Amino acid sequence: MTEQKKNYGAEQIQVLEGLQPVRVRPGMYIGSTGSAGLHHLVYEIVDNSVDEALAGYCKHIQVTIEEDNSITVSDDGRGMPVDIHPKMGIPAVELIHTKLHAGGKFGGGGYKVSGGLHGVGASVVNALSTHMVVQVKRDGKLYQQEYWAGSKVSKLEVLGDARGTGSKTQFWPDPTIFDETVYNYDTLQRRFREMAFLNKGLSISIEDKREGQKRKDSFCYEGGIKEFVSFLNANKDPINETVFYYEVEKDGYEVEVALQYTDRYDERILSYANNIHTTEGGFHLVGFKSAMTRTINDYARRNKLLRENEDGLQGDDVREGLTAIVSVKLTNPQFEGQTKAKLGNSEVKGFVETNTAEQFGFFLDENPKQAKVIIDKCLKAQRAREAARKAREISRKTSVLDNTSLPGKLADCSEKDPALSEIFLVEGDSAGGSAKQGRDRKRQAVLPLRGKILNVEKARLDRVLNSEEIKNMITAFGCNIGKDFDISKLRYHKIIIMTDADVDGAHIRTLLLTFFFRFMPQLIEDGYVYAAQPPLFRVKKGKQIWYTYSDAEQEALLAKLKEESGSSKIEIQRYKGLGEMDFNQLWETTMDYNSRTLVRITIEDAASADEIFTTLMGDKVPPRKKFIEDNAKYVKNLDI
Ligand code: 0RA
Repeated sequence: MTEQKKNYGAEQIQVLEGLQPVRVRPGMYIGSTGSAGLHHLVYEIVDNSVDEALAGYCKHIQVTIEEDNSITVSDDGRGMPVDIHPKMGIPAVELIHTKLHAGGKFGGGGYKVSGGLHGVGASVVNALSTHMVVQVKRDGKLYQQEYWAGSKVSKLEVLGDARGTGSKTQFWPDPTIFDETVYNYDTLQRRFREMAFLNKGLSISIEDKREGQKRKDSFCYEGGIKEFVSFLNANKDPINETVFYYEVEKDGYEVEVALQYTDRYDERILSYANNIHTTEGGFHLVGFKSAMTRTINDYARRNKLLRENEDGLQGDDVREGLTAIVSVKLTNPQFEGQTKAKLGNSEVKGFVETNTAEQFGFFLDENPKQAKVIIDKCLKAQRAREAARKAREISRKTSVLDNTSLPGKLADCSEKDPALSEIFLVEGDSAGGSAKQGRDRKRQAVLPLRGKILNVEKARLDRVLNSEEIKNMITAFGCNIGKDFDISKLRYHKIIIMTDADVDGAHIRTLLLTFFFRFMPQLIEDGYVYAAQPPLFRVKKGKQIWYTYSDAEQEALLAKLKEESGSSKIEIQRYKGLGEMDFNQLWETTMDYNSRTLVRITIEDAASADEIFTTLMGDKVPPRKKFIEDNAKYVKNLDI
């Protein structure tokens, strides 16, 4: 035991020397004495080897959880310096392990980057270990020094001759300091995989030698963070083909960025400074984000994907579905924030922003196909955001309205009990007129929708929300939309979409379902939404009349009628639309409780409508053509 340790007493805390403060307040140095702190010890030691790798001298790091739960870290670097420190008069390796903040000061000049969450180094790990053994191979010799609770128990000695160079540290965490002393292989494995991604070409192996849980893994990525992005996107669907990557090193600053977009709606941007995951972000992240927004807007405008008078894409729009890694390395990192996980060096913002804007700009210019896919995704995000904002606006406005101001076009029913009331949403004013005339006034309300208008709107939900028809529906239903939606206020327990049995009708139905799906999904989930089934044909033979609802049904009927004897001729009328029926026919075929067929819309129907809708966004012709083709099927499905 050293002098200082023997003399230590509670009243002398302010005069503690050496490593004693670390043992008194471990939390100040490693964050906690729980599991996180315990694992932190390993990271501190490995970080020193990674520093040696960053300096260009180390290729492989081996981490072992020994059978007795001690940890061994070895590397093939130059070996820790063993020469006598001119001022202190002890070997440098001893200084590194027995004096606070002595690490990292031995860099033989040049560009050096230092990792470690608190940059506390090997001495802190030593102080919090019952026992530590350090071996160094260099100059053809094997050196060793041992410590107990941070104090050396032996001088640095030469054990013998050695080939090659490297450093090896084994330590036993002090169970009187830590609440938790058992290492978790998965935790370490995740961290070292991340480390290997962040330092391309570096190989890190981890092995668990504990009885009953023997395992090992080895990580080495020549592609570095580019492979990290592919790894993160492994279970997602990327939309642009290749992962964008660049690196720039200048004036002691290094930045690396890798990114790829997926079809998802969330963003996943991981930022690092000197290999530390900056969970609170910082100036590198700010620089990256502003570069992305700027570059994408510039590209979109230059290539006429955004018109002059259109609003620019916002940050959230350009990051939807983005997976990215932003990694910076610098000599003097300032870590700030609650958990010291925020990069505070303001000069890094401009550095990252300038380089990212330039390099990502090149990428977009050189890969027009990928650029198009990315910008399309951003434009979709922008429209969805706009739509959501409009929805909130409408819902704010409509909540001010009460039921006394029902839309003028609504022919309401007299029944007040929602469970007994239904509303027909009818395509076109003329069919709307017939429906109003033919309906059961007590229980059936009719709201005509001017389908043409919806059609002309090219299916863009933001504009749909502007439409008078949609606002009318919201007021008629009475239950509001979005987060103000209240099913208990719904005025009709059957909402019946009545559109023509053609492509336009299917289009309008698609729009309505999409609207419900996005803004009132509970209407569908609770089974309140239906599709009416108007007939396709009217067949008259003598005084008898039949209605058929599909081509197959029509053929079967005709076959049967022709088989039957009888002289009267068969009259066939094909309905091109609801408007061709008079009010009696409409009642009889489509609205009468006893003879009609309603198809209840499921959430799956609505979800696929939403998907169809999404492909319709924008002014592209091919998806619209595809929509019309697909809808031939869609109409059939509904008619079954
Ligand atoms: C500074 C100088 C030299 C080696 C190291 C640091 C070093 C430290 C650690 C910690 C773990 N592994 C390490 N490997 C190397 C040597 C400088 C020289 O050879 O001139």
